Amino acid sequence: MSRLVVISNRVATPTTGAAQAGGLAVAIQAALSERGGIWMGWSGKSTGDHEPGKPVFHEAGRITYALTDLSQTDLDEYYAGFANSVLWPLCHYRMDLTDYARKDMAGYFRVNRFFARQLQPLLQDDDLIWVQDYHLIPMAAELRQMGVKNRLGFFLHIPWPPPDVFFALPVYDTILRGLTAFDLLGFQTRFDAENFASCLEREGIGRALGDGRFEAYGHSFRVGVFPIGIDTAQFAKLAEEAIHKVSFRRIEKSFRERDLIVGVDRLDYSKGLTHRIEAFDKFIAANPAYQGRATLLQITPKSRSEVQQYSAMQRQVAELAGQVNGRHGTLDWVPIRYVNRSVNQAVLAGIYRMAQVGLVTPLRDGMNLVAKEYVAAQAPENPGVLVLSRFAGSARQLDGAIIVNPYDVEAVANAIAKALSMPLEARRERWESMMPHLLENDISKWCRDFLDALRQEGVAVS
Ligand code: ADQ
Repeated sequence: MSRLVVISNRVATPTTGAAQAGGLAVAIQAALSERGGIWMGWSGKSTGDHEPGKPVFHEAGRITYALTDLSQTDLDEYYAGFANSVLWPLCHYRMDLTDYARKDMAGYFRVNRFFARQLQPLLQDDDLIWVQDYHLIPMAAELRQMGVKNRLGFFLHIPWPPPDVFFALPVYDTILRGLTAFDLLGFQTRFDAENFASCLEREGIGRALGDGRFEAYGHSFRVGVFPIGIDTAQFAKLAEEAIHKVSFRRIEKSFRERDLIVGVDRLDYSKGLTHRIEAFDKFIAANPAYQGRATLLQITPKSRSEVQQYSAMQRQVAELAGQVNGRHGTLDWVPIRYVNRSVNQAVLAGIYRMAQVGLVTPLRDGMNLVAKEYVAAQAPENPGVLVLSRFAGSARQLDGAIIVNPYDVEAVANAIAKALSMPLEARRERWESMMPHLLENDISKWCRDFLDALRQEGVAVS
């Protein structure tokens, strides 16, 4: 069996701790353990003004972790700059938030070349190489230039936009060329794959050869759809066990006799937090019966504070939540509990299970795993209701949710009311229509499907 080599911006090492490592980290570690292999990426550390040196290696069973530091300039240009101030907003259809600078673009390509140079000496002839996400698009082209002939796969965790949005990127051609240097490109949904194909076809860059194959820049490759899942069975178990824990009872007690609506998202403009708070505001105003009774628990750890748009948004969301609490709150009721921190997975699972409504309303999201976690955590005999944005990739699979347009805040307000008053039989019917799909299409299957497809690709000849 070929070894597996995974490259991602961040690496979940064994010291990350099982409780905090997400399903993706666990699935990748399982695939690496089975085949043996390497997981390479940024160490999370900055060398300041110094040039970064060789990677540091940690061995754990059959996995070698190769962690490399980056200089502060690298991080500013590659991570905060081109990846998170250009590619992230662009792929989430937010051309208005892109902040393009040639210096950052050059830093992005430089860091990718640096990663490729670190990786190349570690490779064996039949290794399968799997690159994760938008930070590392140029990796295949860099490795090919160094003479690497291995099979190279890429999975994009975020959406791919339609041509009119993507072509706003000044270096769109180089980015497309970079992607087409892989042998297999994986997207979350059919819509993302179609948008990508339209980008190739619109400018005559590439053409479809049928059966998911494309030809562009003299290279042929496959495009596939691999919707990411969660470790469904494990998450359901975690939720069931959580509610019996003493530490959890305290949280539960604080919500007793309240209707609980839960939102869990990184603090990111793609997650639709301000629209969601406005919808909750409207819901409370229009439904006096829920005044003093319904609480929105919004758990939102800060992220990417080094990027300007994120720090501005932190203020905006906190202010808005404060205004709603000021408007509707009473001496013994806070309508929105807004928590800016990460929560242990077991506690999170218990909170999902306790909440009558899971409110997942991104303006645009590759998949959104919170939606899947909420469904997996429900008690089969008394499940809650998921209210889900049609612009999350997961809406393609979770058809038992109440699907909403997050820009229509009144519709979201109505959906909250509908979810809270839904009879048990309807809730069960909805939940039962989703759970078997989640159990079957879990994170291990996602990993297996991608690697099977990559293995089936012939050894690249470019
Ligand atoms: P994210 O944008 O981070 O992921 P999401 O898919 O929802 O979005 O995953 C977030 C994960 O972080 C979930 O597992 C959730 O439980 C966890 N999390 C969020 N808030 C937390 C908190 N306060 N405490 C603890 N854990 C918390 C990107 C893409 C998505 C895509 C995933 C996977 O943007 O569209 O679904 O990758 O491909």
